[in-house]
Amino acid sequence: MYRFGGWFYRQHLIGDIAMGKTTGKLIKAAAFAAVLGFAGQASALTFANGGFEGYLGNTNIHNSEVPPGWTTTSGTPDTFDGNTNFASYTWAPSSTGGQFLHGIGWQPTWTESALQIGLTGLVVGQVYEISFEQSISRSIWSEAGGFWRVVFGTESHDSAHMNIPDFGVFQGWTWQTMMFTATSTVQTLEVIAWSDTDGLRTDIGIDSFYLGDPGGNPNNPNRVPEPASAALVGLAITGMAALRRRRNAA
Ligand SMILES: [Ca+2]
Repeated sequence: MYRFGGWFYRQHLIGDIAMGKTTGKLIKAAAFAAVLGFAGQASALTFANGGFEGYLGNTNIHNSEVPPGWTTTSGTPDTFDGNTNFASYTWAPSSTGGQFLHGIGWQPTWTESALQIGLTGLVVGQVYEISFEQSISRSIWSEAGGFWRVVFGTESHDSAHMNIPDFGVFQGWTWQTMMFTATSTVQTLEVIAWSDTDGLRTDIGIDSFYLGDPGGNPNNPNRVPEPASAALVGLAITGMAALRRRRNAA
């Protein structure tokens, strides 16, 4: 929500309060932070279709295509929905439902990924949350556990490892939350299916994908308030208490 400049200013402000300076600065700070917040909202991130919805071709088949907003340069990821039976394994819907992306991780010979190239509206130095739901299947061809490798700009994070389930046992969808710091105003996002064992195949799903302000994903049950916002609330309470003390003293 608040940009790097706001954070920097607040650190100085916290120092000022610690040194016992007056509440006038707090009022100026609140106005300054409000301006920063407003200015930050003016350049919106271009990320789209985190739900992997709307592919209008033959969904629910092997080797279909990525849904609108996404592209691929590696493999042929599929778009499934929650009731797809693929190679003797029936999926279930994620918490946000609809379609989802299915990828095969079988490095080094075969990996499947989906990308959003050249996302604009980023602020250098700002922290962004990436969160999503993941799941794993055991089709008749699956051989190993796996995870999603998420690359955003120059940073890469691996999701939690998923064990290969027993045949016919749906593993459920689990939430993953990661933080990335933008190093450029334009960055590419890529999600890559990755097997836990080179040469063995994994079949995994991803849905409910979010890229944006930390704590801003309404679907993520693990979301926590943005630390910067919490700090600002703390400052406001401190400021009001100081003001009250000053009034009482007068
Ligand atoms: Ca979906």
